Amino acid sequence: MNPTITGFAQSPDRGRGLARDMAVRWALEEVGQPYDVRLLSFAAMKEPAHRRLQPFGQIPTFEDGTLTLFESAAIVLYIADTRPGLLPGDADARARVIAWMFAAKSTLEPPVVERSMALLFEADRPWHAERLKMLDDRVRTRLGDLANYLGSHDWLEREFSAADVVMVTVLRRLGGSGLLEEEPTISDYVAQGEARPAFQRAFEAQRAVFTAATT
Ligand code: GTB
Repeated sequence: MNPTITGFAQSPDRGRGLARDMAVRWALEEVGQPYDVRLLSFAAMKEPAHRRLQPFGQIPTFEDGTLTLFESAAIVLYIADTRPGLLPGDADARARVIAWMFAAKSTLEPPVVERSMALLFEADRPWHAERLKMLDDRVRTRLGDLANYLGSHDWLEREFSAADVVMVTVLRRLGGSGLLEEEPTISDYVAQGEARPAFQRAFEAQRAVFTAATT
């Protein structure tokens, strides 16, 4: 039986692949694992049946045999751990890939999400412009450090890995802000991830959900 993931029945990102099921879909495509998707309304996400899978009433979740998982990066790690292609065999290299997955979620994602939230919920406040400048600068600092680390390398740890799936999906949330383009190393890195056939398949699959819901 295929694993089943959950996603938005009507994603607020309008098919741009910014919701967190995107990393899970991409990882599944990278390892060639077919999957089923259960689409949820916002109301269904808050029902006890879904909260038993995701205590916070969010997507994505992942069901595979007897296992149920939540947290997109934990799901990506499980996929990488159980199917070849996204984690190196060498123990040290594997540990570094996992460290970069944590860095994506705990060092990069917080300022990126805070900035998105400010744009969504604070744009009408008198202090918005000043706060946005501060948040932009926080993001710039992280992107500059990441660009220095990447240097001329294509991927975070030599070969493409689960770390790149998580990092690129975090960075994509900055699309349209102009901040990625300020660091060409980072915009090239994101573009390179998006160009992968597995990314394209995952992107089209989530976009098809949005298209079906709106036509
Ligand atoms: N840490 C968890 C993980 O990584 O799995 C976070 C999961 C999460 O935030 N899920 C969101 C959710 O279910 C969807 S992805 N929200 C509903 C709720 O909390 O009630 C976040 C998201 C939503 C919309 C956009 N967008 O429109 O661009 C981007 C990202």
